Amino acid sequence: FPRKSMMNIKGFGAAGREYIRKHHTLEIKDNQCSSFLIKRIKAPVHLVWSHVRRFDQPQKYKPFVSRCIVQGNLEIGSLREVDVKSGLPATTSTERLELLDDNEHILSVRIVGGDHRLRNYSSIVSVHPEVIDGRPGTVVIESFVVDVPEGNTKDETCYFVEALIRCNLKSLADVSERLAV
Ligand code: A9S
Repeated sequence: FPRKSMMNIKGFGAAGREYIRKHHTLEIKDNQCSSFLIKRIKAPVHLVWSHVRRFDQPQKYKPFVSRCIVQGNLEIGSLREVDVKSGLPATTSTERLELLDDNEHILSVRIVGGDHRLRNYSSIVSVHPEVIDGRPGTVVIESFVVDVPEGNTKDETCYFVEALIRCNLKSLADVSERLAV
C-alpha cells in the first residue's frame, strides 16, 4: 500500500475507501515508492474531467509542460512526447496512455522514456462528484508508483513527486474554478 494508509482518509466514507481499493491499488515493488494526493475543486466533475481526459494536451493544466505531441489517435497504447519547461530536471518525457475511462472518469498514464530520473512511473487519476459549499464540486484522487532512483530514499522520491503532482492539481483547480463561475 502507498506510504500513507489510503484507508483512513478523513471525510471518505466506506464507499470512498472501497473505490480507492478498487481503482487506485498499484503494484509496488521493493525498490519503488507510491503515494497519492486528494484535491477538492469547486467546479463540476464534467468540467474537471474535460481537462484531465485530454491525454494529448496535458499543458491545459500542467504548469511544467510546454508542448505535447501524440502519434496517432487517443486510444490505449497511444504515446505522447511531452516537452517540459526549462529549469526542471528534464526536457522530455515519453508517456503511454494506459486507461481512459469516460464512464468511471479514470485516466492512467505510464512514463516509458525521457531524459529524467523517474523510471517505471505510473499514475492513476480519478475524479468524483462531491457537493462542496452546497454546490457541485469534484474530488480528484491521483496516485502514483515509481522506482526509487539510485542514491535517493523512498521519502525523498515521494516528496519530489508529490510536490509536482500538488502543483498540477492546484493548477487544475485554478483552470476549472475560473471556468466554473
Ligand atoms: O506530469 C505528471 O503528471 C507528474 C510528474 C511527476 C511529472 C514529472 C516530470 O514531467 C517533471 C516535472 C519534468 C519532473 C518528469 C517526467 C520528470 C521530472 O523529473
